[in-house]
Amino acid sequence: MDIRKIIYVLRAIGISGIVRTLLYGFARDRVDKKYSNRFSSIKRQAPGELQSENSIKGGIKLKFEHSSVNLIFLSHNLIQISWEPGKLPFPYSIAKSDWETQHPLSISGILSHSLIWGDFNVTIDHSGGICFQDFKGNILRRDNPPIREGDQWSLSSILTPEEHIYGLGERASSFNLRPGNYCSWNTDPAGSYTHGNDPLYIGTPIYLSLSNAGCYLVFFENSFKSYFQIDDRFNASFAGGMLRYYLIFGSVEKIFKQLTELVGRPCMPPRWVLGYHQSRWGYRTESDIRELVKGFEEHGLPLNAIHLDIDYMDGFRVFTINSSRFPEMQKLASDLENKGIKLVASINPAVKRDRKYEVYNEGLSKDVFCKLPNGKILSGVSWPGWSIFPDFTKPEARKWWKDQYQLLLRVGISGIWHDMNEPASFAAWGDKSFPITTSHFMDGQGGDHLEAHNLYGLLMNQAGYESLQEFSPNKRPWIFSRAGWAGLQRYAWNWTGDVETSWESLKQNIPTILGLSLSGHAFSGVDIGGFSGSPSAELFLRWFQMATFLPLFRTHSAIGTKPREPWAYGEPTTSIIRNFLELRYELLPYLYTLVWETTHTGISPTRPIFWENPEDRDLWDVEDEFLLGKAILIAPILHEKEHKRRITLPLGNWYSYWDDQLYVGPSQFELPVTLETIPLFIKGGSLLPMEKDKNICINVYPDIENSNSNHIYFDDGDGYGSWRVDNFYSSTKQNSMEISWDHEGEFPFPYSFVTFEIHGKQLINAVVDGNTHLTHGNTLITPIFKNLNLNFE
Ligand code: MIG
Repeated sequence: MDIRKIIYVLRAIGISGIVRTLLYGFARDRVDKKYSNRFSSIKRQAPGELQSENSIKGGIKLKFEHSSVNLIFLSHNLIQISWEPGKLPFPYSIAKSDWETQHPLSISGILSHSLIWGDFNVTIDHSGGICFQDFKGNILRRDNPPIREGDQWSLSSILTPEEHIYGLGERASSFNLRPGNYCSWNTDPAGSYTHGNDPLYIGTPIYLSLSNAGCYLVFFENSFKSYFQIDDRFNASFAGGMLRYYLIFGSVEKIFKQLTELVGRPCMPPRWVLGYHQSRWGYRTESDIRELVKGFEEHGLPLNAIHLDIDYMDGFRVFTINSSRFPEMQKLASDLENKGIKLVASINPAVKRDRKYEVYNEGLSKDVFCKLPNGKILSGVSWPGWSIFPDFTKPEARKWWKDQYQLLLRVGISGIWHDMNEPASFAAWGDKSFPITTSHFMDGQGGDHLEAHNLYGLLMNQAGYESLQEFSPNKRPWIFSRAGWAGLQRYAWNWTGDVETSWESLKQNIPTILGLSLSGHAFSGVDIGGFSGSPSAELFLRWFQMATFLPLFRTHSAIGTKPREPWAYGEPTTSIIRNFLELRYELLPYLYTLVWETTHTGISPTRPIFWENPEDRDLWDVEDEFLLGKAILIAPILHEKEHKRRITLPLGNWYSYWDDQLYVGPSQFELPVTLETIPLFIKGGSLLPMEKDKNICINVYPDIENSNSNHIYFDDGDGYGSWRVDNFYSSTKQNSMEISWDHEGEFPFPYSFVTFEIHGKQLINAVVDGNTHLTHGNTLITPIFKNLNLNFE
């Protein structure tokens, strides 16, 4: 531990807090020693010889000497594989289980058994090795016979030399995870982390593979502590449970639609969530908040949300409000609401041990807390001191926890921030979580912390989400969470936690966010400026410019850091930040549409640039650029005092956002860099909707000889009323473009006129529904139409 970390901890929890972390370390180790009886019979065992085969619904069951496997096709490109023995997972992360029965063709050979369905062929040999091929016979994946050792399963699959691996939840590593070693055990790195720290808060065991043969995705439905070793093989080992995994084949888009049909998709958030959020661990009182709002007003800067970190509570007691710091929370919330600013409140799972505290007493009487194997309640250490923790694997605990949010909703809190839900307990050494022998209810199945740990955050989010649905039924829930597992996106967004304030961490943000996206966690964001320290003006600015294009757009920092409001650094920083804030708000119609699309497809708005053309190997390692939907490619500046930047563009026509200069991909080139902007490219064929002063402008970026469709989604911004999707179908010929427009849904079109702005071509004239229309240079303003013809020079 370095000296800065020690000072940070001292400042944060004080001497008595440190003593508690020592005591907790001893207590945890004592408990685990006393109750642990794992590692008894250790014998490495392969499945042995195939003994029998039976067809089962959608697939086949093969019995080997020491184990058996069920292979079931759930759809034409989704296969579930379950090796037994081992405990069946409770389906916490599964959103869909009633799959239509598939009828694969099952063929017994002399040395192997094949299952053929959809476009895939699965061959299982007599010792349990499995090979997956496409219909052309290309090998997509090969699994060795899995090994059982005590309670643990391990599986190794052979990787081809060029194969790339992405995902595994939240990782502070290079975007391609190969080579590397990773652990799935949701962990609070406490204070800060940067490139190389592992594990982190969200260890979702989902990964995508790209190779010359195509791509596939794997989801291990096994929440036990696990290790992944990626070198010439992908080795996965799990501390318990059956070895159950799903494989999905197909194009990247199809893969993510299929994955999120299985583990679930996000729901539509309220629109304010896409605006700018200001946060700081250290805005402590009502007057701090009012001052902050005044600052935004005085500088003429937009703001949609202020976050209340743990200091709003009464002595860190969860579900309380400190009445001396916030004597009139309800009034504050409604004053802010009138200015379009929402309050978001932090919630931690730790419940202070305090006999005078209602939440504690009620929870005790309802028997909702985590216990040790001897039946005593587990105590850990967190912000409030000695604390006990709900067992979210118990339905009664989720129900009870769900009821608690009413206090916050009643005073006008609009969004919820879930922190410390790895779960974290302060400990002077060792694992900063619960003893692994902690017993959990696991919805009646019973289990220990090795199994429940990674699910803890997911289930806390489920309780929170259901609470907002039930007690705020006319609003759309919005929660964001630090920890989670497969399926988290059904309940909550996430952010990347306590990133260190450094250029290295700024750079790390992109692969981390993209890895989350490729694990199904569609909506994420970062602490702008980094959590732990005080960034230079330049670092803060570069961070801000990058984060403008992330779903969650929030500045946040640790206690004791220097002020980090958008104006804190003076000029020119403030003006440049203002430009990016304005750009973000102008892009809201586009962003809102993207988010709506994600609710239908599961595909994250933030995507790696290989998404454009997965066959182009030059794109596989690009981790300093990303896409925001189909239309925008962002190449942030990630190094100090950068004068030029290398750009990689995928196949297609790309227009520089700033000057409409056309670049044709695939290509690599250098661009000069200024402090004022970061390189942004708009894909040819895009109709990019932007809103300014309550007017909409559709920016037309012509493609070359191509047809495209673009959509814009509208609704009231919250609640469950009517909606509308405007569809624009365009086709471009050399010197002309035709756009037809129709719509679905009942929501009235929110503007009386639409401005069309043509980029990259010179407009000669425009014909709207058969009549020549007035144009001004490259601009035309029109009411709704059916057909538009644009003629270029
Ligand atoms: O142990 O609530 O990641 O955003 O400011 C630290 C205080 C607890 C960790 C979160 C951070 C938050 C901080 N929390």
